[in-house]
Amino acid sequence: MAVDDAARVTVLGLGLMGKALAATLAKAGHATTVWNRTPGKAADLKSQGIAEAATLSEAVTASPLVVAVLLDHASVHDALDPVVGELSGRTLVNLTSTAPNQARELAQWAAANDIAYLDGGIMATPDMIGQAGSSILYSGTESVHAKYKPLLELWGEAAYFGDDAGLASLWDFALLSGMYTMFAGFYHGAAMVASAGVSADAFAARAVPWLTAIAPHIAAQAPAMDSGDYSTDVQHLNFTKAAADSIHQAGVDAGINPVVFAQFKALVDQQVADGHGAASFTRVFESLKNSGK
Ligand code: FVH
Repeated sequence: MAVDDAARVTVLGLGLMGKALAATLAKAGHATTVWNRTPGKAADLKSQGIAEAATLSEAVTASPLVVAVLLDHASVHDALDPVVGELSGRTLVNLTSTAPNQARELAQWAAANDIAYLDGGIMATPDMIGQAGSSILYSGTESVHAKYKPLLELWGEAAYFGDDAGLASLWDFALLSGMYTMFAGFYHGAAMVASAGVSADAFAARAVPWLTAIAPHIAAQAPAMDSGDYSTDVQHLNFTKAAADSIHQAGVDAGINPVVFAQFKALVDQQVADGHGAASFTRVFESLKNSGK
């Protein structure tokens, strides 16, 4: 019996993420074909009913929907340029992490070759795929998102950000920027207390509840950032500068590399030097927008 076209999916790339995405599709009953540049990575998937294509060309032509989960932008072109003829007339969902302009370039490449294109940014680790808390951000051709939404939701929330193919990546990288700089702050604090013999484990036991309790203040700051009204009765920049100077000095006195906190301190210093000492410390946002101009 022929398998319904909508049920056929090909996944290109069998890294940890590609395997997790393919396994989730197969578990939901999709006829799933996989391909990987280096053969031999599909052994555990075959027992789940997943077909391994012998060639990339065979993989692409097996399904109307092709999902790419490769390393980076260059690897997408490396893999797909040679089979662009076979991809023509099909749909490509690219979940490879790329910068926004790289996603836009791929969307233009796809359009020029009659390939319907949707770009995605995965906000999950492989073990989270299909679980609560997993989400994938999409942008590009809206009709592709609408058509395949039930399939995309097998992996997690399938949020759509607009027809500019670079938007999903922009949101993805903006969120990752927040994550990495939070981690950097944790490392800075851990280095401070490590100078007094405190383990990272012990610091984490205090840092996690503290950061969790303070996280809602992110949303509380957003209205000022959106309106540009930074007037405040509390936590003005003069106060924050005194605190930031002391925290920076404490790090220096502890003999640690002050580079992480020094960046925040520099933003505060600039705002005060520019005459905004009475404004909310949230005003450092203005030093980041438009290259701080
Ligand atoms: N893993 C994660 O937690 C993160 C979560 C957020 C999103 N990322 C992005 O997802 C893409 C794939 O990630 P991955 O974890 O599966 O990555 P790897 O395990 O390193 O597998 C990479 C696959 O890409 C293939 N590949 C690399 N270069 C080429 C190329 N030039 N041509 C064809 N394929 C290529 C590689 O094949 P091989 O080395 O086994 O032959 C793997 O299949 C990624 O963008 C993350 O940023 C995951």
